[in-house]
Amino acid sequence: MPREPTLATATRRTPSNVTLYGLPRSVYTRIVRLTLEEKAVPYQVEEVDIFGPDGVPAAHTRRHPFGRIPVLTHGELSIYETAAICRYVDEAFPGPSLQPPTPSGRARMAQVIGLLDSYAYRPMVWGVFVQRVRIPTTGGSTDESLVAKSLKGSRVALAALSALVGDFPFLAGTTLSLADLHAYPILRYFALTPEGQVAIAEHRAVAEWMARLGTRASAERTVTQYEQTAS
Ligand SMILES: N[C@@H](CCC(=O)N[C@@H](CS)C(=O)NCC(=O)O)C(=O)O
Repeated sequence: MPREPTLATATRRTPSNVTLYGLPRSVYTRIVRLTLEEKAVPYQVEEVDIFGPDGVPAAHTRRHPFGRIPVLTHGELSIYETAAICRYVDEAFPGPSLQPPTPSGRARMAQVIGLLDSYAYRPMVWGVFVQRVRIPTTGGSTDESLVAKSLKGSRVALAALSALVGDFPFLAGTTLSLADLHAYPILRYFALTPEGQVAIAEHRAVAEWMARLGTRASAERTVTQYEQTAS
């Protein structure tokens, strides 16, 4: 039997026609949740465990040909690929725009999102965080050579983000944008590791940006099990 969607926040009692298929602990699911929260869009999360012993559920493969999470549906519309989902949410719903008003600002935003997807997510999340935090909690042992290799890549990505943020409060300039929401869940997991903490502390602008993002209600409402354990 299909599972009933679970309401994402206890305060939201009215079923919404926006459903996010994913997992609360997933980085990319959280990116979309942050966007929905910032736009104050009512939504529900339907959990899809693509990492279970049976692999990706068949129903989910029909939603996402590559079997990844998340997928967002809005009425009859179904979208996969996080950057596309977030841009849709920003443009389809009222509320403050999460895209800079100028072409250069939007280019910067797209540059940061591309950088994160291509060069930060794998080393920071899978190479360092999963190896250092998640695997030990499930009884496995950390692959130290993968951590060391991934740390090098993570540091390059961190330095690039640091150069881009410069003296601005947000990654694409003076206001919050989709770039910040894309970056936060990735860097937050990286920061839960001793190596990540040290690396981030070396980039004052990034450390301050993280603290700024972490106090937003959207970050607090989407906090993951790993942050709760760490605090
Ligand atoms: N390009 C995809 C990436 C999504 C992605 O990699 N999601 C992770 C969970 S955070 C996943 O589904 N991983 C499963 C896998 O790597 O097989 C997007 O932007 O949505």
